[in-house]
Amino acid sequence: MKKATRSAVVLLSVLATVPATSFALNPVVQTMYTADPAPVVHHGTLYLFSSHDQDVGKKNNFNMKDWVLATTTDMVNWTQHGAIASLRDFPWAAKEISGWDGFNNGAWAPQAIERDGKWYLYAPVQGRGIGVLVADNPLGPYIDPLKKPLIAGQAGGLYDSIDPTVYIDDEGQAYLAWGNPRLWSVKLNKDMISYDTSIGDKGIIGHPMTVQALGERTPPDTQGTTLPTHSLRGTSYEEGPWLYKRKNLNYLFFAAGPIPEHLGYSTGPTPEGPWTYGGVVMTPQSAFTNHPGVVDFKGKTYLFYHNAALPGGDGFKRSVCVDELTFNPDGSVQTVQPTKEGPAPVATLDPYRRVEAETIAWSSGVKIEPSSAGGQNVRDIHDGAYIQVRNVDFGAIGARAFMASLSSTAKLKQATGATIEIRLGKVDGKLIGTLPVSGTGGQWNPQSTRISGASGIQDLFFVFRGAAGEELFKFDYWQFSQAGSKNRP
Ligand code: FUB
Repeated sequence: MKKATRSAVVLLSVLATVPATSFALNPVVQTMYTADPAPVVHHGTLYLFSSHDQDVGKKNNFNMKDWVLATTTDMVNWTQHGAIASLRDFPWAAKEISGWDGFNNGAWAPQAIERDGKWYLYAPVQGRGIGVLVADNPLGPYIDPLKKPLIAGQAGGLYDSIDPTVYIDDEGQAYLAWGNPRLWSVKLNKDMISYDTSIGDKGIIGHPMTVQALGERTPPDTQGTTLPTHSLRGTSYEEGPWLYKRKNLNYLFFAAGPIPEHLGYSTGPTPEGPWTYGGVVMTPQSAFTNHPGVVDFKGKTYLFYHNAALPGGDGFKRSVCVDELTFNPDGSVQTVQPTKEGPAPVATLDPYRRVEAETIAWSSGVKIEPSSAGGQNVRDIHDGAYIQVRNVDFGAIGARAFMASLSSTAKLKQATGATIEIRLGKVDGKLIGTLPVSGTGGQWNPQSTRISGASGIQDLFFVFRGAAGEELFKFDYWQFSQAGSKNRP
């Protein structure tokens, strides 16, 4: 959809802050704005790749420089890994085109997949094409093996080469589909960085974009686009395709128009169709775009999508959410009602192992940053900020001590006056311990306190206290020790 059109329809839907005592889990990440979810499951972990709306930038415009990753094993606590790739990983992204300025903007909707031990991240660089990055690890580092777009920019227009979805079928054939307003697809070669079909010859996903295939657009498109090869959109298909398979039936989920977008789906006998339109998966939400990502994990199917639900959110400051997706016996998809609660936990969290501080079910007032100790740490910790971790299994005997790796922001080496209150159930729930925070002279130091009254499965809250208005300290990881255990955390 055109930038100007998007700007005109921005929905400034700043929603109320979620009450501290609720069990809200949507949006999934609260430390930054995220969009265009791309979940993938590998070895018992759900990897959620997404695009990243910057906090600041051109007003009423997308401001997107990098792609970010969060992971979960329980569907309620998400470990944030920050930016795992950026426009700078594509040398050819330096080129400015139609106002999309070099390395500063254009990191739109990605999708990643693992094959034979390598990770492939397909990412559009708005206006300049779709690139592919390769890594040995989902967290990167990613490199661009081609040093040029995999799918050329402007294949048919400014928005044609966006929103790649990648899928490998049961026979090992990989497919890449993408596009707005047209839906394109190629068969990828086994190397995953080349394809065996010509986009020009094959064209629109091999089959015509009919209303029967992709749904009726209501009201019909009367504006189209001014770009030369574009015509009016004849169906509800807009962008954001997502390929998925369940019980021998292939699904194409997609963002559907007109704006504000809803989510729709079609089904077909192959990942290239021919498609038969199935219906609406989600009605329009609080952002003028939406973007589906569907994945099976631990016996359930989940729909990831985005809205504008974080404080300060709007159509260009979006947030990824997740809810369960349910199928009818005939394979049709039930319409998803977005929830604030999100899905139920599918596993517990072990507090007696090292847990990264950026493993979060819900947080208020904190951000993350790359840590000098490796990985990420929590920053921007001010008086009253908190982190919630859900479904923590303290066991029958319970915990006796708590350790946190902290770094004071000041050069102080003595007591800072700051504390971490450790509470259960809610932000002002039962106090099981208080950790007085000492100055660390800017180093990372483990600091401990005694705990009493923590047993069973609990929601855990770290509530930060200290001088008003000051950044108190940084938080890298934490661990409890069990009552009766000789191991000190
Ligand atoms: O995030 C930028 C663009 O907005 C995506 O590429 C589209 O799918 C829409 O979400």
